[in-house]
Amino acid sequence: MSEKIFKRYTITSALPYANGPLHIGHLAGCYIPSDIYVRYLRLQKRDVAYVCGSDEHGVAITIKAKNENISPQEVVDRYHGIMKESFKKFGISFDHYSRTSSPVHHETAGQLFKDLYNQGEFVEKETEQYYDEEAGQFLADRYIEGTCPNCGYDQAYGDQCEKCGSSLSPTDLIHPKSKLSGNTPVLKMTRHWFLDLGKYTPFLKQWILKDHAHDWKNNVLGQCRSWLEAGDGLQARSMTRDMDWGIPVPLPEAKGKVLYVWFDAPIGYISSTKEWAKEKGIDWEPYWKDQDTKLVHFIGKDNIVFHCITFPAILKTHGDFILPDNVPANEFLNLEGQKISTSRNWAVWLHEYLEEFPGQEDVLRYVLTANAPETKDNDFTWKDFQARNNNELVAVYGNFINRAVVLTHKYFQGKVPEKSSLQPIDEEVMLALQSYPDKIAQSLERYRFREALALMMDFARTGNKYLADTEPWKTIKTDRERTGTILNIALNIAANLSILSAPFLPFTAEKIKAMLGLKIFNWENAGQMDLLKAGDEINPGSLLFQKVEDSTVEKQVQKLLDSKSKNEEVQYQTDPVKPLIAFDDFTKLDLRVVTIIKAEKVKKSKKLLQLTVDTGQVKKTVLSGVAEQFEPEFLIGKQVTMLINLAPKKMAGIASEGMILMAEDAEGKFKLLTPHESTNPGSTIR
Ligand code: B3M
Ligand code: ZN
Repeated sequence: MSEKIFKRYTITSALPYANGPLHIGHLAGCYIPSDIYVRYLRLQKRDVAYVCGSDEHGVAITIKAKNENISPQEVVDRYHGIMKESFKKFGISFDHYSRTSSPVHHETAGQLFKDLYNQGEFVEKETEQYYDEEAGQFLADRYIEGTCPNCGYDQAYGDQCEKCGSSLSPTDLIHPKSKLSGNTPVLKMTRHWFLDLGKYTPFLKQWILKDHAHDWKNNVLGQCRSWLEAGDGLQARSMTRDMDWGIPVPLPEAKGKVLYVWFDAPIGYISSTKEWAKEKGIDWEPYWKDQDTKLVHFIGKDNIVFHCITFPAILKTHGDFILPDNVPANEFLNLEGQKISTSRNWAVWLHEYLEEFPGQEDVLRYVLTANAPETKDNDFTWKDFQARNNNELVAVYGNFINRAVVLTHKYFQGKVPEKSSLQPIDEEVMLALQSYPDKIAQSLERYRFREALALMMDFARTGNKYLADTEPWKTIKTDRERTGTILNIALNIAANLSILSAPFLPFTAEKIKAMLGLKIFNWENAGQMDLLKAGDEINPGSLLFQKVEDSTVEKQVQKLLDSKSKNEEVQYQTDPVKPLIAFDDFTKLDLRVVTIIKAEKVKKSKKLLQLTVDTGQVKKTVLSGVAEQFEPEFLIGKQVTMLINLAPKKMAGIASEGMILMAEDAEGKFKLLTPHESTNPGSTIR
């Protein structure tokens, strides 16, 4: 195989925020792929450190604490335990699962900050930051929401737009709003430590866009390219925050400030490795510093900028560390056609699945891999779950293993029979299967997990077909020796299947291993047709997979719909009434009826439409975030309500000269505000 074999492997998967339980989106995004990869590496007898942990800092945690009226510490203590447990039960085989509140991590992250500080990497700047006067607090990251200047998404965070993935500063947001009070924040001076990312651009361009142009995934390269090649280049990013939850900035002049969560969290991988190595009594440093270590970060697409740009810039400039060899980020998994949403309870929760489908962890692992959002967003549906379980796991994989084991017990008292003279069909099947371990390995080494899984299933299908074609249940009536040969081969295919499926279906592979009493279990021996020898005893079979009934699927779909309608009831609350304003304030607004005379899509934005409106006197250009809801043609000719004296604002490179007013319903759908009968454009609204 062409891939280089490294001396050791440091494999990380994103540290989940300890602010809620895990759902299938988490598993599909980075935990199942990384676990498959690691299990494969271990079967190859490679030296691996597979580390993760809970991300316990940042605004994701403090907002949750505020909403539930408990302390951030209580939030992270509760969810750290739940998450760790869910991972374990799904067989996510971390060597170490830490948490960023651990003393080792505080020490490690603080030290790294100090090192960079001493190297003069930070630019110390007093800048204006948004401040919520009512809450008496600066608004870092998710404390502030507004419209993304790049795509028009109206719930972009202060540090990132989850819709288009761009990394933002709070001051980039259009119509910023405090998450704490809902107020428009004010600007106030504060001192912070910035990393001048622009300085690292030449290096990052070379390293990502040239050196890794052929081995990184296209979705990852694409995002990196758009940042690195953006007109105004990478902006300096503050690595500190005005907050009281997090790792204190280790400088005497930085009282009351903490490290930015995205500065400390990736360092969590290092801290976790340190803890693991200490427990094992080995040195952690080679896992992060030796050039012969392969470092791979498994993440979801919303974390690409931090793992491909910021963290590598930090590692590189610090000087001691290796850089990731790859960052195989997945896209998003949707659920029954809709975005998974914790707040709307549109999710399949792992702790609930574990209760409702006991012993069927591998089924979910299988479905989430077969349907992984590897190259584009994908959809999980319960119907597909049922089909894959019933038609693939039960009908092919399970059926094959079951037949091989049951027939051996029935005809040969549970002893592997002799393999005698071979027929062409035997030679063919053995030849066909020989190449699979290598083919699967190649796919896995390239992070193509769906492809690898499909190959593994092909292998099972070939075994199943072999039994169907050779019909040992018929040959037994006339030719015991022939039947023995068939079952010897079938059992060896089964043994190989258990090795080849171990990365994907670890619980099932373990069951088969026990059933067959397999002693040899590694990739090197996979493909050999004498893993089981004549006379070896095998144990009775046990059920590997069971059929998923229609009623189960219906129940799950109903459960989703129920939680959705329950949510809508709760969420159907109108916005709170704003503070009183004077009549003079009102008269400052120049509200008019205008006629839309042109409407077109905005390149590079899914949300925005560019409208030309007739205001009676002049034509104006307005951008409106309704592209997902209205076809441009629908809007042409419509009369709508507009604020025409709003100061122009640039979005997606176009100046918007006002705002079309609309009503937003409980589902976030916009309704045009059209006069009850047509009127002359420019009519004043008072
Ligand atoms: N906690 C974001 C997330 O859960 C963040 C990942 C950190 S990885 C170092 O999506
Ligand atoms: Zn955006």
